[in-house]
Amino acid sequence: MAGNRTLTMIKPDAVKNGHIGAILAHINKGGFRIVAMKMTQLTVAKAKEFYAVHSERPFYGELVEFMSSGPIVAAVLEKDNAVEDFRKLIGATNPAEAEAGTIRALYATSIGENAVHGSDSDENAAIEGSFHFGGTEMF
Ligand code: 3AN
Repeated sequence: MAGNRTLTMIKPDAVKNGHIGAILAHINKGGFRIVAMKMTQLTVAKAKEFYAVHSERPFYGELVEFMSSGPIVAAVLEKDNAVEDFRKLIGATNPAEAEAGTIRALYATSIGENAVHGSDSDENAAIEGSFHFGGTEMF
């Protein structure tokens, strides 16, 4: 059965460009309930840990540097079929290929600076939710 929670981060590019409010409105209009949320900044060590699965990829260093470069907004979102539906809402990794009207098509700058993160599986959604939030911070 598909899970009902996913983890998002509004990335440093979108925060810097003033898109927090528009992205949260888009998320709510998409039928997601915000279960947990905080504005924070990842240290280099925490960004490395979050993206450890990509450590062998050529863009890992760039990704870690970017994700720790400024504040982000992390949130746990709830909806039936949350992981898959949220990935539809955000669009393809490369904003040039993202479907019109998706969050990345509207707000992302490039494939590296692509405005938002969305978990890619129910298992990772649970791991990533616990990475950012304790049990008493989820509602
Ligand atoms: P998604 O975020 O759509 O699941 P992944 O898991 O392939 O995409 O990549 C994780 C993150 O790594 C992306 N959100 C993006 O910030 C970065 N990334 C992916 N591909 C590239 C690339 N070719 N060059 C630079 N950064 C990339």
